[in-house]
Amino acid sequence: MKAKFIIVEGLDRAGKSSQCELLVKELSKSGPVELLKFPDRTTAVGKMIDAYLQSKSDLNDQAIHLLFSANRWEAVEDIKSKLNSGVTLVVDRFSYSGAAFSAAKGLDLGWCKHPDVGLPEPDKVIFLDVSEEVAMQRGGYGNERYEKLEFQRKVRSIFQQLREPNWAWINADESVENVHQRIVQALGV
Ligand code: 2DT
Ligand code: MG
Repeated sequence: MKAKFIIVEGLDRAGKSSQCELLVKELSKSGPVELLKFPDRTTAVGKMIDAYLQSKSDLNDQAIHLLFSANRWEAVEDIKSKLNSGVTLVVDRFSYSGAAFSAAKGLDLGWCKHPDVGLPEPDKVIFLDVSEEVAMQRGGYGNERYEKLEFQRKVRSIFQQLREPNWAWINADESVENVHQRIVQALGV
């Protein structure tokens, strides 16, 4: 199987992390697979992002947007070399989160997309859509910046604008196992 670049996007509480793990397990039956997650909070840039998300620092909307993008660009060689050596990548958030979260603050969507132009294009985008009711049943949102109902609504509407016909838009209200099956079906694996 040719290495694939698979991006998993979604709202908070959609179950992205669990689904990414299950997907990696499933895909590893047919070849090498690795999980990547953005923001990668371990790098120097990632530490600035982490402090911002925890409200330990403040940055203007444009500056934090560019840091999120830089956090992807600093991984680009690693991403390309893995794909070139046949490793499929499952990526927990990428450029679409970058555009959606910043545009939800009121920044121009075209401006938000621009810094990511030239990053690897996904073979497949999976969007996990969770309703507000189920997000609340799952324990509600956390304490980080952006984890607020009103803001999540705005983010969802921007994701709908970004959505392309070839995206797998999956209802993530269902059980972990059902959602996993739908993802597997969407990928045709
Ligand atoms: P996690 O909860 O998945 O760690 O994400 N975000 C993420 C952005 O605003 N821009 C980006 O480019 C990315 C990748 C989404 C932490 C938060 O960071 C937001 C939620
Ligand atoms: Mg989060």
